[in-house]
Amino acid sequence: MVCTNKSVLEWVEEMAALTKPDRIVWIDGSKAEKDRLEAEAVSTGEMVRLDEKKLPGCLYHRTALNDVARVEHRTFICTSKKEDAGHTNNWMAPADAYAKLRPLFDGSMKGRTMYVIPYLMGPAGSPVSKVGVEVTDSIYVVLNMRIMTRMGDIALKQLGDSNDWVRGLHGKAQVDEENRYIMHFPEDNAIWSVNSGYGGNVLLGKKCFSLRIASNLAHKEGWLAEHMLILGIEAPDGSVQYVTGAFPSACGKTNLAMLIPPASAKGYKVYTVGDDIAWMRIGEDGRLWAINPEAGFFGVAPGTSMKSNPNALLTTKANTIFTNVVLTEDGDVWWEGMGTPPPAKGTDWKGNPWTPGSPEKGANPNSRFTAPAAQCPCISPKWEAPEGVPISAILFGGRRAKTAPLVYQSFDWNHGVFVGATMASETTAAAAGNVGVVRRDPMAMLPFCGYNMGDYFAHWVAMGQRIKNPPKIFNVNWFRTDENGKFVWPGFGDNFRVLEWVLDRCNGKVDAVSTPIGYMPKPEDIDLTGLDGFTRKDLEGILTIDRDVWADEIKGIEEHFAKFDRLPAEMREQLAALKQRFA
Ligand code: O2Y
Ligand code: MN
Repeated sequence: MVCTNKSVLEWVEEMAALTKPDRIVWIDGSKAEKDRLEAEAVSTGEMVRLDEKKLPGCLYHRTALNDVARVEHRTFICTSKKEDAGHTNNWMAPADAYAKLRPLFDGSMKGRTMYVIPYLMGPAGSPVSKVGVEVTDSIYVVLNMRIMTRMGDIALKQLGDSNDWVRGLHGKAQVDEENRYIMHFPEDNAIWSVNSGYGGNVLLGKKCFSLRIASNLAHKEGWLAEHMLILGIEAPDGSVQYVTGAFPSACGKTNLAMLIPPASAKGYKVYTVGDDIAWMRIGEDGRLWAINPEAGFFGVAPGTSMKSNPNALLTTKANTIFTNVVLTEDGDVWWEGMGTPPPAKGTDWKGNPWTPGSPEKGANPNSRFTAPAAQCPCISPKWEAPEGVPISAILFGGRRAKTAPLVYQSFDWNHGVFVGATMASETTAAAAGNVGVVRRDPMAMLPFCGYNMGDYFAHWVAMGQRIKNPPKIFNVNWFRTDENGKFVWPGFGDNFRVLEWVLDRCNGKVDAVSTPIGYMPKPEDIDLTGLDGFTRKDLEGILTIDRDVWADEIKGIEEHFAKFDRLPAEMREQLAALKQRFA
């Protein structure tokens, strides 16, 4: 399909005049095009074809050593007024940001091909889906975008003559980390990303569009763009209810999205709608409806095993791109925590010979698989429903050793917004810096909210006033520890036991205990059937609230709120009410 959209054609011409590629290739999304691009990437060594028997249709890639993760310190929100970006974002004036990046892009695609990728975030034909166009000089980006979005003609068709699309310019340039910038221009619906070739920095449909730009659009248009998984729970009678959940990194979000219920939950099934991002709008029935704007999973490889997340591992068995993991001599991949013996010999993520005796890890801790969502064994039959799925409950969660109990329910919507706004995780040994430091990450959106976070909380409060049948809001914490620092709750599939209580609350099937922090389960209302080695007493232990710990928590929340220039009155009121309930 030839692009006839005038605004797209003019913009591509402008980007080409700046970056000066030798060739421009319009991406149509066809299988023939995929085959051609893969063959080219393999012939130049940019990607390696994996063993067709073990991993049919799969490719392997290594990034530059200096380019293995998102770069938050180089990610900017470029609004005319600094206050509109807020204290949680890096800010640059749009004119200054364009002036800084134009020289970096100028001629950066000489001798290279510019690929023009029209793409769709959300199911084809859905009124809530949105279109982006990314130009890039990276085949790796094109092939990843092919998995993560609906790309090519399908997007041009949905766009028609409209000027309502997000402009994304990406160039690898010299992959120079000193000049790496990920700039967002919400006032222009534009993203410019330079000097990276990896993940969230360059797959512009993901965090840049679907969260940072989309959160701005959602604020203006009256919906929610959230860093949330979406899952469906089917009961033995065949009815399905849907839950979204926001968790900071390292809290097992993808594992929860693909959870397998314990054997005791006979007749129940969990379906995945999305593992990372939810766009939610108010439906005509007054409920909140969610779509997953993505078409694939960009999951962390290390730790993904048949034990931790069989559904994720099985999703990657074909048509997947593996980045920065160990490449074996027989065209297979391996990573730490895969649950299978390491290969006797391989090549590590840095491209060096690697054996199990090597002093360094074989896979980068942030190594990834890019896999089509449609291949997930537990993908929801509704995952591409144009209208989305109706949400019964929203979960917020973090890693807290002592503060938060296993689960509690907010008293009402505004209290739920407060629970999300004060969400935090304690740093683990894996994170840089000190262990046990509390990091506030409101609604897990700290790196992804594309505007002032005070306004974002106010937007949540305003949404609550418009939703006639709002989802109930809960906080969960799988990470309470005992006196020896060991996790008490078994987690993984057993988290289903908590989801069951959550849905029972939504369905008015079970009472709760009113506490200063919210409604908590009576221990007998969490089903522990078949849970070996975990007693009712253990459960009671992780359903306690320590007043001294919460006194510190309240101080922490006060410090957190003091940093906001536009904190809504409702959040101050919630804090005052929390203090009052503890008094
Ligand atoms: O490091 C990256 O570029 C990827 S970060 C990522 C990928 C998939 C889902 N979530 C995230 C995240 O940082 O939240
Ligand atoms: Mn994420």
